[in-house]
Amino acid sequence: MKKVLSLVLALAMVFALATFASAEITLKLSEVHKADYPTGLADQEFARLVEEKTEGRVKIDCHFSGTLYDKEAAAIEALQDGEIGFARVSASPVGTFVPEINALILPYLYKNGKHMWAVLNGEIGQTILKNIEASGQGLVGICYYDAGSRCFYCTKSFSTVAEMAGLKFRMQDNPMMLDMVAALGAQGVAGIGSNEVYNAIKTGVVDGAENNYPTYQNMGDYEAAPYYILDQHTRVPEILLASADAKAQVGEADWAIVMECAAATQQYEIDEWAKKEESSKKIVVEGGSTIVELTPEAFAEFQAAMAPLYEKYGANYTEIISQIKAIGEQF
Ligand code: BDP
Repeated sequence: MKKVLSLVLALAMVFALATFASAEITLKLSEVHKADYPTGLADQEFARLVEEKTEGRVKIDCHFSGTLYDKEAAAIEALQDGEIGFARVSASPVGTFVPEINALILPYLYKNGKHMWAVLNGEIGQTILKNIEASGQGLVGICYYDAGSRCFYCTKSFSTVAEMAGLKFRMQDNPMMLDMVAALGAQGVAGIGSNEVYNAIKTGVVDGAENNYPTYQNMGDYEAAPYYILDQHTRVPEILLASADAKAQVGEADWAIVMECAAATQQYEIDEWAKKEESSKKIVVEGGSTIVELTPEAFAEFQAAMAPLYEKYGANYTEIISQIKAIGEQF
């Protein structure tokens, strides 16, 4: 009798293990952009690949347009709490949770997009991506996506630092970004999701904001703030993040597949980004926006004004920053 019982028990365990191993997991992904934005397309490609390569064991359910969380900081907190599996966010709000990220998004750090990609996909960028998990914040860095360069836009035109005095700009949720606009003599306002910027400008809460052409166009902000000032102050990449809980749930073998799938979507996003940047620029110009070019002197003033940020936010990362600058010599 005892033998029969232990056989039944053993069989039950094997069955339970087999069921567990083949159990399907569905994880939510939060995205502030629409499904047809470059990152939205990459999210869907990521989800498609993961489902295919894990033979349906891991499914990703993408939620666009900020329907889950309209503020990226809230999406990051939801990852920490294990409420969602993934969030595609800008690197800016991640810097509040993992300060080392700020070393990658300081103003005027990169010469151009190629320089940024050499850093992000090189040793520095990849180490910092891994450090997101090592920081013990309950987050896992999966991959970077492109987001071009960011410029100010406003209801009024300006082409010098001095003319920014008294203006209010919606900034991303990261103290460094608020300090950046303060260093220019203007005021920054945080706590406004990118989907809420249009209304914030229309209702006079702010005079403008800052972003790349695609977000400026896609969110309709160009219709509220028609002056786009080409100061190109930052290159802030996008990051696909996961919750540490989700990683544990998926298990080692399938997690390796998840990482491979994400890596496979990076170039796809970069290509979609290049197309979108061109078309957005065309749409805003045709829609009546004025693109304000800076003189070399004015541009130098913008750069000089932001230098103190390197002392405040870069002091712990001077070695990394000088390596990044050295990589720039090739470009
Ligand atoms: C856009 C990013 C998006 C951010 C937004 C912002 O794609 O993830 O939410 O900027 O300014 O460029 O918050």
